[in-house]
Amino acid sequence: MARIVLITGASAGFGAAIARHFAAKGDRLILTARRLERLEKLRAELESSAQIHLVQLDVRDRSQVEEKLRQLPEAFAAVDILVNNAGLALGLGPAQQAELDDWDTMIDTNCKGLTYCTRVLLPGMVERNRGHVVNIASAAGSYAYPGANVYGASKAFVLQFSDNLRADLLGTRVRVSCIAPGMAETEFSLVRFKGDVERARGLYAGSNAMTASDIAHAVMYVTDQPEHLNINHIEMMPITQAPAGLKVLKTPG
Ligand code: NDP
Ligand code: 8X3
Repeated sequence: MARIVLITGASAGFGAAIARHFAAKGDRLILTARRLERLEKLRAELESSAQIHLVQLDVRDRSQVEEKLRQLPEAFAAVDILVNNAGLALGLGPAQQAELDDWDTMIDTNCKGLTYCTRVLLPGMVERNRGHVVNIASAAGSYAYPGANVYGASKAFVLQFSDNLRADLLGTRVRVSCIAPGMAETEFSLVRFKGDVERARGLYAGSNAMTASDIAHAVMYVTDQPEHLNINHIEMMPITQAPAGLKVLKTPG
């Protein structure tokens, strides 16, 4: 039976790839993001295989999230799978030089936006005793690296929130999975480096980074499990990336 899948941040990267994978299965998709023209292009690409509803949505705007996700057309209202994917990093400088506005944007999007979408859709899932929340965290939520400051912390929030959701949902058939990828080549670094194409390209060059499709495969894996089974976490990285130990600074002499 076709599932109803709502994906945040479907206009690029992982979100668009996840939409393609669900569409290939004939699932019914609600694609959301701020850039409507990108969503329209994606709908044109996928509408021969899936029914698609678009919602222009800024997940940071609580009243917009509440209003738009509570007013989904009937055929899309009973959301089975929420993929909380919308998110971003801004900047890679040390905390003492970071822009507070960038920190606000990351917290508002990666933490608060994700909780708004979850809170609106969760009661329906519990009432139907059926549903799956898939949160996209990051390896940066588990492993510190210079410049990850608030980005990493926001993704640690996503990891912990996912586990805490599971605790609250015990006794229901609503599932929660958290996928924590390492480096994948999307528009992520272009956004992080504020449009600096060369810097973004340079980061991925020679790294054999993961692709958006790799992450979409993981989303399909967790959502295709038999109903009695919950995949809690997946952490994934390209073979070229690893948590590489603690640094020690020694005084000379
Ligand atoms: P992209 O920049 O390619 O895509 C990000 C998506 O998020 C876009 O569709 C964008 O849509 C959406 N988005 C950003 N801000 C908002 C907002 N305020 N409201 C609604 N949508 C928003 O990056 P990725 O696909 O790589 O990233 C997707 C998720 O994966 C993010 O949460 C990211 O932190 C995480 N991640 C990425 C990794 C990577 O290496 N690429 C690794 C680990 C995790 P629009 O601008 O149209 O609103
Ligand atoms: C982004 C993954 O490893 O570039 O969330 O920090 S990493």
